[in-house]
Amino acid sequence: MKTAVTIADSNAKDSAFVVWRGFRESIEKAARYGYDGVELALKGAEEIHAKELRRWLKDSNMEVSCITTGQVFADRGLYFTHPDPEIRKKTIEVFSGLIDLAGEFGGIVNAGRSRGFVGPGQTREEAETLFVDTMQVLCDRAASKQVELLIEPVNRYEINFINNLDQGSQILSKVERPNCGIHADVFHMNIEDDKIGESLIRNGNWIRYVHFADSNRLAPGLGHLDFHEIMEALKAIHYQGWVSAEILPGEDPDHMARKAITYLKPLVMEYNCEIKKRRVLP
Ligand code: LER
Ligand code: MN
Repeated sequence: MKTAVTIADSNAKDSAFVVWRGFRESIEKAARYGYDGVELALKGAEEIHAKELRRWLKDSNMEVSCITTGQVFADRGLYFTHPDPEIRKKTIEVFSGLIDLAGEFGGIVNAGRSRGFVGPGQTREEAETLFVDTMQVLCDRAASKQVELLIEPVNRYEINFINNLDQGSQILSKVERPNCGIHADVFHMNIEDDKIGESLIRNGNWIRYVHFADSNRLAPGLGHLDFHEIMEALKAIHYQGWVSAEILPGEDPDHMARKAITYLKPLVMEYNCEIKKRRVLP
C-alpha cells in the first residue's frame, strides 16, 4: 500500500476537491512531506505536458497514483449518462485522452461524478443502459493501454446514481469487463454504506483504489471515522493499492496535507509489515 495526495492545475476550481494546485510545486511538496505519489485531478489530457511531468516525477522520485475526472463533470458538463449522443461522444473523446495518458502515468482512471446520474425525464433503467454502454466502450479503449477504469460511489447529496459499494458492484457486473472496478471513498461510505468495514470486505473483489478523508472530510484523524476498522477490512481483502488523501484543504492546505500524512504514514507502514508477514505464512 502506498500513499498519495490529490493535486490539480493552478486554475482548478473548488469542485476539483484537491489539496494542492500547480503540478510541479505540488509534486515536489508531496515528496518532501513523505507521500509516495500524487493523484492528478484533470479536466482533460491537454493540461499535461508528458515530458515535463515525467521529469518532475523522476526528480522527486514520485509516481502518479491515478487520474481523476471530477472537473470533466463539474467544469465541462460531460458525463456517461447524458441523454444527448453528441455530449456522450465528447465525454468518450475526453476520457479516451485521459486513458491514453494513464497508460503512461499510473494506469488508473476514475469516473466519479462523470459516470453520470438519472436526469430529469430519464428512467433509472435508461441511465443504467447509457452508463453500461459508455463504460464498455471506454473499458475496451483502456484495456488496449493496460489501464483500469474505476467508478467511485458518491453520496446522495452530490448525485442520485451509484451511491454505495453494493450498487457499484451490482452495476459493474453488468459492464462485464475485467478492467473495470470500484474506487472506494470512505467519506462517502460513511454516509451511504451500512458498515464501512463490512462493505469493503463484501465488495472486496472489485476494489482497486481508495480515497481517505475523515467524517468531516478533513485529514484522517480529525473526525470520527475508525481507520483501524478500515485498515483491518483492507487487510482482509489483501488490498495492495493506493490510499489517497482527498481532503478539504481548509485555510492552510500545507497544514492539512501534513496532518494527513502524519496520520497515514505509520498506519500504512504497520499495514505493509503485517501484509508481508501474512504472505510468508503457509
Ligand atoms: C471525488 O473523488 C469525490 O469524492 C466526490 O465527492 C466529488 O464529487
Ligand atoms: Mn473521492
